[in-house]
Amino acid sequence: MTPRIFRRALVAATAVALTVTTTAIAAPDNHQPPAPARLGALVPAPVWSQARQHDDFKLTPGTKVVATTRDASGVAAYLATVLGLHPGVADHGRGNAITLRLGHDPRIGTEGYTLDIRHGGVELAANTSDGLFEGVQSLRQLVHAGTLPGGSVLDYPRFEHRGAMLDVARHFFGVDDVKRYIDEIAMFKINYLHLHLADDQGWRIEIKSWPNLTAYGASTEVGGGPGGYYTQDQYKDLVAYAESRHITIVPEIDMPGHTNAALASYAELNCDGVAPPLYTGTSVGFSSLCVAKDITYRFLDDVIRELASITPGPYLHIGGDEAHATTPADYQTFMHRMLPIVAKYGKIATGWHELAKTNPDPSALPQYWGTDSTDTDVAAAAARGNKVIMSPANKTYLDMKYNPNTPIGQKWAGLIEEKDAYGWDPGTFLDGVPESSVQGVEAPLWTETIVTMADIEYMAFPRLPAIAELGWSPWSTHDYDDFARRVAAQAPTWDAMGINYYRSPQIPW
Ligand code: TNX
Repeated sequence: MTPRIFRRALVAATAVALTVTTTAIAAPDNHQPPAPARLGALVPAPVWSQARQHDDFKLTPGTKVVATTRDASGVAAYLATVLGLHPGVADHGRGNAITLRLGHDPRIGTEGYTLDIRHGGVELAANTSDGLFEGVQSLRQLVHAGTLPGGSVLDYPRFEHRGAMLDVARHFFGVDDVKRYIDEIAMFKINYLHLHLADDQGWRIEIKSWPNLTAYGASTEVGGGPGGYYTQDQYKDLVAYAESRHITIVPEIDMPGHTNAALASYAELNCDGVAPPLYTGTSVGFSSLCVAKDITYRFLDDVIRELASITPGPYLHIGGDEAHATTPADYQTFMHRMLPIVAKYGKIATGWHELAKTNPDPSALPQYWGTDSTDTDVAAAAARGNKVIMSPANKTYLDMKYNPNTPIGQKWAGLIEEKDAYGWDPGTFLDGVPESSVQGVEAPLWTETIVTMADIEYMAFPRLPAIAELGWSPWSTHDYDDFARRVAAQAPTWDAMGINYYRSPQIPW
């Protein structure tokens, strides 16, 4: 399932690790400082770890990956692929083996894991295959020069929701690009990928009952390029691929604003019955669905029904941001008709934080994208029981420039260097939204100025790992210098994978 080029890159990453050993052994007099204790190089930082010297495990071509139960065999096969080893199922691994075990450890919840690396063998245990998968990401980061460093790790996430968002509407990105991004974010224990599937510049998901959305509404993008869309089969393939990386897709159809592509595709959705032209610029806040027309809700019922039927995850994102062309009263009317449609198709609504103004059911998840530490509507929603996703734009927006010379990106929310992305606490950022009201974090990547996969990688790395760490690691581990050292330790893997990361001067590469 992994695209061939990427599989080659993963094998290359392992090969590089092996080459590094040989060099280190062959040239003991080089003036490189000794490698740091590799057990301390994990990103995100684990809850607890303890190194044991002289207990390293050497990977050899004969090392087996053993799943002790069938439920663990999927993750075992994945680990075997990324490390180039042989998978198998057995009661227990003996000798030269990495053994994956499912159990009932009350300390680690549904996504945590324990890892025990000894000279005689490695054991990874979790309560669910999600936990095993996250443990495997740690194992991948720990392999260095064909060796796993002796020691133990106990680990589990601070927040349930650790997300990334990709805007495929402003510029379209095909299935292979999205799969590559899924593989990249999975390395940092991200468990949700939010896809921004519709905006003024393009509609990117096939809706069979409204075919002009894609036949016409997908035919361009920012700057006038060809655009594109996912057929429902392609979307299902993406969902399945994400699932194989233990990532849940959260699809977004932005409404009632950010809807020019839909309004251009169907004249009857406009209050005046006249379809506007397609739009390839980068302004926001000029379009609105017609709140007073019944057809608007027949349309959205169809869209939500079709999207829900191909989305196994619990959430549908209904946007709701920057509805400057919708009156406040219409916004209320609109959301009060929309939210029940989402519920009718068995999904939980998430939306940008403007949604909080509409007093949504406490199950709804507003996503905070402001830059201030105060938002009374979001605080009131939290007081009513809504959980909040934290995406403050001045910290988590991966489309913001790093510095004034960054060739792509925007700066309306400020410049975001690595220290800025890392330097905030999701549990205290927003007044009246205590840690217990925070469902997690998300790093959005808007793509007005982002055109290629290399652009995506340049903006996401190394900031996405910073947001991933804020979502996973206990606040007690928070320490920029330590984080920066651990990020630097990832660079050889990123080089081997061909990731086009930004060489931040704030990281000791
Ligand atoms: C604001 S953040 C937007 C997007 C833009 C982004 C660019 C939000 C919910 N809306 O429409 O793409 O700024 O940074």
